[in-house]
Amino acid sequence: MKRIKILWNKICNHIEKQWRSIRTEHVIREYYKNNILFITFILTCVLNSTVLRFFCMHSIENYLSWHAILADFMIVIAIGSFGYLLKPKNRFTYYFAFSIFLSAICMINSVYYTFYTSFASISMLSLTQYIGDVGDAVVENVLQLKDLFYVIAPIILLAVHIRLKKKNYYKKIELKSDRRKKTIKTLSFSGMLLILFLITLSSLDISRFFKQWNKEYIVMRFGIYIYQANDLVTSIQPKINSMFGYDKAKKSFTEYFAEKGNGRESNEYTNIFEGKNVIVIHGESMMTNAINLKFNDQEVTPTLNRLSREGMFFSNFYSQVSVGTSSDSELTFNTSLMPTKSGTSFVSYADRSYIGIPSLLKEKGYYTFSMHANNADFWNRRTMHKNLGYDRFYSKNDYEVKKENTIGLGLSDKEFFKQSIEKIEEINQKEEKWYGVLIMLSNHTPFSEVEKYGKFDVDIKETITKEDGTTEEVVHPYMEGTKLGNYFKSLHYADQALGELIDGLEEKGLLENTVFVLYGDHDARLSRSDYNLLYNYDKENDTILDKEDPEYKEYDSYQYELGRKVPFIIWTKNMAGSSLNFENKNIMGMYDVVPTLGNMLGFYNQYALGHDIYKIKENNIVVFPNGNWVNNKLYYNSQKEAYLPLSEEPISEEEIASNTEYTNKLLDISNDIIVFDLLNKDKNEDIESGENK
Ligand code: GP9
Ligand code: MN
Repeated sequence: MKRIKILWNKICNHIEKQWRSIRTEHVIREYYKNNILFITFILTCVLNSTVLRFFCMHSIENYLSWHAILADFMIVIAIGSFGYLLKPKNRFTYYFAFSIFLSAICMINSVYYTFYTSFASISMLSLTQYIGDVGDAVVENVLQLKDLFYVIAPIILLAVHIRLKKKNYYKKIELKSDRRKKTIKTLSFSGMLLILFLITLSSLDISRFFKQWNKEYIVMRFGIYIYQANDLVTSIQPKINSMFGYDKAKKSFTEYFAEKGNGRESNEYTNIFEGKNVIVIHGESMMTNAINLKFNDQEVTPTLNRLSREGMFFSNFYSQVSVGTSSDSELTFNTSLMPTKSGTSFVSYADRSYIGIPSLLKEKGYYTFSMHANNADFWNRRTMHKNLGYDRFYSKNDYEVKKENTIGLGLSDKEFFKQSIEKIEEINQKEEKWYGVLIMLSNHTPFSEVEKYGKFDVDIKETITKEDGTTEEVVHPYMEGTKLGNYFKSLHYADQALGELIDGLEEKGLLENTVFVLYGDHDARLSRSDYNLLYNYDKENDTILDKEDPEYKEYDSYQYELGRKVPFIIWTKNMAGSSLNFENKNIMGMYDVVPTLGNMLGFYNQYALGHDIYKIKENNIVVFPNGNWVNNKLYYNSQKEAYLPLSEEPISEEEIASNTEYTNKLLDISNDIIVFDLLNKDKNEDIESGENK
């Protein structure tokens, strides 16, 4: 009896399944029959964007990224849903127009990618001066057969339309048509896809989406259509921001600089390096706290230690970056301006006028260049380096990048420096004097390719003598396996690369008449708990010391902020032991580089927001994009309206209020300069060219 019952249930289940599948099939068939044009539109548009990824990204998980495919479906279904508002016979025109438009997006990006290894940006349209340079080359060298693939979408749609028309299809479906209902249903389906898409986004996806500079990543995760829509908004936003408030901005700008009395004054460091060649190292994620740090008696950064020991070392130097990280650092180093309040100057405001160190040195007869073995469009450098005044930007395509020579984002620093030395040698032969910036890359978060950094242990090794006189080696893990520990390994590698660069330059005689400048671009963005372990390690128990322990050193949010210092070093071959060889402990920021280095090299930017540290000395203040500030006396947190005193000197409430006001004013002025393009001498007659007077 029981067996019969089981058999009966099985049969029932089977019949139910079959019936359901017949019904589903039927529903699908019905849906297909009534929506052929819409389905063709959706599938061809998604096919196009997938093919675009296939041509541009060479790994299957990138071009078949389900995230991007989902996003593409979501967008084209939303667009397609409005087609249902029209009568069936008119729908083709709507779908065809969008099909051409979306295919054009794919085609333009396909061409652009072949040429620039990046995706197109609408903001580039405003940079017409560069289009002339590349226009002919695009047609001659870049337009390839594969770029024509995308016309397949409108062609298929047209073919389907002709067939349907012949069969009198549109008239037939007109009878069953409830246009509004269909639109709402289809749009709701797209909305469901949107929810599914949103809940699967990671915080990295979201942050990269808003920063917009890592275009490849956005296309890989969001698809080309969302990328282009996002790009449109990011490109228009600066225009909208600058539409209102020009007069007010211009007035406060003029008043600010009139009051600042930014006259050129000389001091004992004026022109000390005039006419010398300059090499600037943009030290990716290099932090001051690693200088002179040792594990098992091995220095983490022997080269930085040497440079800081032999040169002029600014040990309380801060980077002033916002969301633009590396690019913000470059902006402030070069122009003495602060990052913008929204967007980034490199991406959102690349068409504004800037007074960069390279353009000032060009006026003094220098040949100026930058080198970075990453994609030239990262952080929009291709455009911005031109704008800052570099004669030549050597990027990834100028380097031989073999897979075995890569670390993290691209070519390893050791290989980058090796190949750069050859290029500098050639430049040195041709040019009378030159200024070059080398942007490092390997020491970049997440510091995970430990096997490529070479051996550097961040544990504690001890030799213990036992009671019986024998010895035993004990190893305490300490920083091993932590992100900060991996950072030290990565930094050790970068430091070795730096050492090899200096040796290589020396070998070629390129240090004879050269000033070597190094700055850390920003901190390594690591967690406070890792630093807590570094400074409070209880090796016996392999844990962090108890807060009650007399040895415990507080590492609170203030210590963390203060610990984000980056090195700034000016070094020449024979500086050791000279009057220029010392540590300057005054608080200093990236925006002080233009006035300080400018005074030494003999250039001047009257619109610099920072100060020559040898003029302002201990009275300097460093402001941060979030409104915090630090001077020799205290660190002020503007969000919490709280501070940490840094000296014994008493500080009055008025002093704090006036410094906070200064900070806000400076951030406003800086933002206005960029947003309203106040340094553009064509728009502002009173701005003098070069300002190198
Ligand atoms: C990219 C590199 C890193 O080319 O400079 O940029 P970051 O992530 O540090 O801003
Ligand atoms: Mn960086």
